[in-house]
Amino acid sequence: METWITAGYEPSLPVTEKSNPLTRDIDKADAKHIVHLLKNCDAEIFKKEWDAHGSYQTLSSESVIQKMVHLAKKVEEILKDPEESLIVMSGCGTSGRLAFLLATSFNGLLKELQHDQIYYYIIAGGDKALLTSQESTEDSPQRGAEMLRMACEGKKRVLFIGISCGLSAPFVAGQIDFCMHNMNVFTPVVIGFNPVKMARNEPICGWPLTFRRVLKRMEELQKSNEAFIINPVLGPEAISGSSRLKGGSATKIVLETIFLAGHEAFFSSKNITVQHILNWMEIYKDVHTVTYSQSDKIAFLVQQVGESLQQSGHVYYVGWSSLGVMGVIDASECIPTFGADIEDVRGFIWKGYDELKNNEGDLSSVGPAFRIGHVDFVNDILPHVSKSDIIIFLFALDDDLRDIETLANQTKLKTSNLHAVYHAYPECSFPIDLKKVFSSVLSVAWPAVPLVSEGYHIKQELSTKWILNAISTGGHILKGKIYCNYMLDLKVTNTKLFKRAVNILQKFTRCSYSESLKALLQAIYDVEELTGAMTDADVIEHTIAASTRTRVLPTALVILIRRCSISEAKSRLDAHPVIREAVEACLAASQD
Ligand code: S6P
Repeated sequence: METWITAGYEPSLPVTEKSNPLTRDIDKADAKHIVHLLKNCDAEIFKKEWDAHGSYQTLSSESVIQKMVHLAKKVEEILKDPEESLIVMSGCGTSGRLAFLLATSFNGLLKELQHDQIYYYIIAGGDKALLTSQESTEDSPQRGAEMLRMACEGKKRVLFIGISCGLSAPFVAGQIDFCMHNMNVFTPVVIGFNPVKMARNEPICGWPLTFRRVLKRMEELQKSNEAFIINPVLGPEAISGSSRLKGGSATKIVLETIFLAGHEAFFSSKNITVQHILNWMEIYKDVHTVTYSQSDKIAFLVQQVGESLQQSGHVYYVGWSSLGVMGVIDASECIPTFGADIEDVRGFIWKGYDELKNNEGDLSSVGPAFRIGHVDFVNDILPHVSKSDIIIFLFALDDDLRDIETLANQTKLKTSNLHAVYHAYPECSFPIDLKKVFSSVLSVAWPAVPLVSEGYHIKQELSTKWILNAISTGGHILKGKIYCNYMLDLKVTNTKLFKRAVNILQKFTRCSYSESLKALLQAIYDVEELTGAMTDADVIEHTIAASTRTRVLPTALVILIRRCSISEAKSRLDAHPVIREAVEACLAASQD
């Protein structure tokens, strides 16, 4: 039995916030070992059971699969009557980005089949959040409900899918609650990866309910198949709480399987059965095997990216088709996950917003980081590329190879630190001249060019997601951003992250809750003595104040470990720019 399942293991934390025993020492691993650990963590997505008592549901549990069958039938019904119906997916951060990816790619498939588009996405913070971190909007149930109401005006039937990996985002709770007040139109669905009893139960500012209470009401409706909670347990994330990893992948797997089964039933009159859904799970498991069969090459890229980041270089993903979108998504996640600067890791897609098909259209006027087309890469980035920057092309051999070759040659004139991650098919050859342009190539081989009916690039997208997640996570680990398997320098920009920060302080200092809270507030408000107004402010106010500060959590940690003033903590951190080294030095000194 896995250690994390035992009753005494981090008992106050839900599974999605626990630390994974597999990756306890990932901060000290080399690139090869990092990839090995990530591979093992990702394999947990497909675990058939966690213990002999079946204490936790998994992705292959009968109850989970049955609900997926039900939902696929709902999708089929909506396809039959698309005019006044809608499937809306919504979430915050990565969950919202996946809602976007799935809605746009499945609408694209329907367009190819000349069928009305039925998918819609909502992301907390609007489309800006597709590219940058807008973590604070996650805390507003009212905003979530309002955005949903506006999106569904005039619709007679809506399948609403709220995605919150931790079953924690107030934004999503507000939407589910809104659905449950309008059951004549809505069928509410929640996707997350904790048991309901671990769903977040803290009071939400200015709102009478908690996420768990919303789910409890949903459980009643679930008995009559009027609502659905899909919440298999995937085990803790490789980097504690980083639900972009397994949570994001499993969200993609669950929803694609449901949508594809619904499409097959409608377009090809196939029966939707439990076996059908289980077959898809096996296909995704193969994607894991095929992808990680290239572990050595992934590790090579992790090493290169780590070296670039250590030298304050940049990482640029330049992608084609939806693989470019995977690059944009992975890049955007580095900001909240590793406290990275918006310029550190950037993604570019072929035709920019024309290809992104996002709700709000072209956002390039918002700022330089919102210029995401290849043209922008050529104009803004290429002229300034330095030796420490690394560029990774992402494509499949059924993309436009001439265009890839032109841009590759243009890039090669500026830097040789140019690499390719591509998907190969027996029907397509990779021109030798093109291959030669790259310093390294990582090729993932598939048995055939994917068909529209099988979701076109969905397997390649997941494979690319795993590769990029490994590259960005591994690169930041090598840069010293992670301590054990925790991101210590996290930005405390919403209530979930605030709670995580207090928990990390308690874990590493063994100080009480109130001592940890006090140190965190000192770091947030940058004061030696807290005023009454500061201690009385609610958590949302703390997170607003924290959003303008840097190194909040590390500063609080040093205050507690060294029992020192905030000014001493800051100068100790200044002496060690690498956070992991700073914390290690303080911990070592405290044991003297
Ligand atoms: C996690 C990522 C965050 C989450 C967001 C939503 O790696 O940095 O942006 O996606 O906080 O979380 P959840 O639990 O509601 O899906």
